[in-house]
Amino acid sequence: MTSSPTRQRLGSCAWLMRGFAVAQAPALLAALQAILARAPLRHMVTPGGQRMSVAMSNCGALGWTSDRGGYRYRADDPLHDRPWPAMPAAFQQLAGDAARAAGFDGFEPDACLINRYLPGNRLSLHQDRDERHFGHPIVSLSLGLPAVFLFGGAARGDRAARVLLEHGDVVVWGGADRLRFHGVLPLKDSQAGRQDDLLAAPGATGDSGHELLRGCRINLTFRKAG
Ligand code: MD3
Ligand code: FE
Repeated sequence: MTSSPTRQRLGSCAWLMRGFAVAQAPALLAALQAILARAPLRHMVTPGGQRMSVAMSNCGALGWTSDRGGYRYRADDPLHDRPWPAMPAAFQQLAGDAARAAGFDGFEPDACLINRYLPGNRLSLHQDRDERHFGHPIVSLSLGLPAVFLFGGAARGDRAARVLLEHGDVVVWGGADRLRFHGVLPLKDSQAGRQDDLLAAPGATGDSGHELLRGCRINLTFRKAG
């Protein structure tokens, strides 16, 4: 893929590429559906005992998990103690292409966290620091309903910028931006203020098309965790 004309700089080492994966989305969603049949979405529990509102699963050699014992990457899905589904070639290709377009050559993720947001679901401000090394970038793909992403600073209290992430958008974060605090505001209801939905056919799934995305947002986050 050639350099995106809509590449937008979010930080010194963070790039938003609007619509970067729109064309590949149907193939990515077909692969995602097969993954979720084997490793279903589930609500993990934080070390403090809170049920996370965002439902999660993983593919790849390592999967991010949270439970009473803490946050960590595991080779096996704790639901059945079998390896997570393999990362599809189309996922690896997309992550590598996006990283390269943002200036990070040779990105080979071994972990893909799948986050599913329903209306009202949010991800509070945090840093991603469960990976072994912070020298690798992180690539994130947004699918389905739009969400407002919060892009904070190096300290939790730093003012956070708001960025709308829509279907097919890809963001790449590395270098100096790798440990910035970030989060996602509560997802808006897809029906809210949308007069045109009154005319939609029964079974309509919105402009992103796939039934997996009906009424939700799915974010795929690619990392080199091990
Ligand atoms: C900025 N997920 O899973 S992805 C997460 O939309 C997570 O589901 C959000 O934060 C989501 O940990 C945002 C974008 C993202 C991922 C890692 C980052 C942004 C980041 C690391 C540093 C700075
Ligand atoms: Fe994060």
